[in-house]
Amino acid sequence: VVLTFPCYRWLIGDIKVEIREGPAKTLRDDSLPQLLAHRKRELQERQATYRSDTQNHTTNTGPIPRCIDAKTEADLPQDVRFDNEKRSDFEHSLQYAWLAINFGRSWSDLDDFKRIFWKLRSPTAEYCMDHWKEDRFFGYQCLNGSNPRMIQRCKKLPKNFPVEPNMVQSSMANGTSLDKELKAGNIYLLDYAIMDGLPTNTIRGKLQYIAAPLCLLYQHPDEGLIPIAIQLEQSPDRDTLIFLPRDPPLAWLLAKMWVRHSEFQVFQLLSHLLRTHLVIEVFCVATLRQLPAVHPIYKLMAPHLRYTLEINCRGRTQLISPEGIFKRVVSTGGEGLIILAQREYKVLTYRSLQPHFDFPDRGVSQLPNYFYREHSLMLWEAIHSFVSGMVNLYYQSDHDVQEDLELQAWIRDISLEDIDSDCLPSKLCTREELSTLLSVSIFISTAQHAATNNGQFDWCAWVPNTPCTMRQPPPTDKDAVNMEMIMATLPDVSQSCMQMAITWHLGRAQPDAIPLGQYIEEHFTEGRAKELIDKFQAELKVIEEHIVSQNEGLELQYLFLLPSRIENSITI
Ligand code: OYP
Repeated sequence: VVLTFPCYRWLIGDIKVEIREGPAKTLRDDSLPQLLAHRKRELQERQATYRSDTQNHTTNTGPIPRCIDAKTEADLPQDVRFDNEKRSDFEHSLQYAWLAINFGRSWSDLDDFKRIFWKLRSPTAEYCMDHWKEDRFFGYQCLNGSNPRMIQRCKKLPKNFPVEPNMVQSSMANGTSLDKELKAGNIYLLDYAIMDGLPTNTIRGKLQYIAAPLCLLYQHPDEGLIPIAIQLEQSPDRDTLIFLPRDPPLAWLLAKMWVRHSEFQVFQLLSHLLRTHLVIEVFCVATLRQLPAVHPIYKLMAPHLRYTLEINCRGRTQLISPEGIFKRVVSTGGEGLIILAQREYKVLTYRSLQPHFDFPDRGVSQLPNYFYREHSLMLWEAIHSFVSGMVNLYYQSDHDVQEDLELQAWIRDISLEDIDSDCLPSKLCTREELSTLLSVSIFISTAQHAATNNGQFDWCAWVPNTPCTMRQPPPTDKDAVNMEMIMATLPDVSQSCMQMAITWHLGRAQPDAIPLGQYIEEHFTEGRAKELIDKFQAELKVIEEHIVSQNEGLELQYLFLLPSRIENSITI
């Protein structure tokens, strides 16, 4: 067989050859019957190889995003497996982390956590260990921690959160009040209603506990964003406590820990797993099934989909499976995590995945020192302008988009997932629609994943700051809270060690990382496409320099969205 058309992926006997040189071509750029036949054959072969699992994504409680049909990563085709170096690093690093943790035995006050907090260090984790009790640090984490998408402006108190103005008066700046600040737009809310009534895990015969807190925050003119009231349940009655900063210190501390425990669940399962890993898997499967390797959108997307299928398969078998790590140490392990993910998937909107809508929709555009917001918007702009350039290069008009049958089959595969079917189109009509969708996918698989994944050791290594489970129910008497109760509530030694080991394993820099916008495999060979890549890289460099200089002299640096630290795809 002669490779006359080197841009195609050929089947020679059962040897597959993928040669990516040659110009990108949409279906209508190919007119020779032979070329069209090869395009078709490539897709038929891929559609036989990559299938969605149509059984598992829906249970009687609702759907989560459809995933690849593979029991374990071993069932995946070689083309999408980790290479040897990545596999061996992945399999050894957890073991390394585990050995580095110093198992303490005694467990009677918070300092005992330091005994296991030992070899695996990071400056932010240490900062966290020293400052985690401070209200300002609690507020900071709402903006620039692992889950920076939870906070929203509160214009009117929720009916189920009856905070009285006099309760919080002592937190207010001179001369103002809760009502004035609500009107002025300086009051914010964390609402974990989505956790309400979840089934809880039982670990080694012991029931774990979950709360669904509400937390009110105030943008104080001098102190910055601080929590001012916490309630640990959604349907209060006469006896329901509202915790305040002026309460006995340990009661207020424990109330904040309960919020942070909800934060662990929402962060890991919703912000991280669902809204990055699982959403991107849908794009992986659709791209592999519907676009031939010569297609410009395949060439554009492929580098942002590397290793995602394998890491997700590993996550499904080892992390969230019935005997997985969540079942062993996390309060939502077992049934709870599936129900939680299904609840979120039901309300997840396409709009909320787009930074330029997400911030105004949450009413957080004015919050100062919200580095995550500022960096996200810069990166979104750079990605969107790069993607639009590419789309306009290969589609001369909206009509070209409408007529690309391969692309239309691709979007049908994605929208089958009906992420908010009102907003996510099932047919692509314009170049702008296509550019936005591709930008969303690239933004999530790069920046958004980095923002949620890369800080997890920093924010979770100090277990009391973000506990993975709670072993006692929420307190019912503020004056009865003591250190013994706190220690009996927080994760035990083995749960804490597991939390540190896994968050280190996932959060550390990956040795084989390819940074955002670096295209190692040369998919595009045309000069104009390469120019667009160069321009994208130049814009990322400007963002890099801006972020570096902005961070100079900061007590706590925000570097998760530094372009050189963002991976080009979800590989961990
Ligand atoms: C896969 O060797 C992944 O046991 C992590 O999953 C860990 C393993 C396998 C186990 C490795 C082993 C990655 C994909 C994902 C994701 C998002 C959710 C991450 C949640 C991490 C929570 C860790 C805290 C546990 C206490």
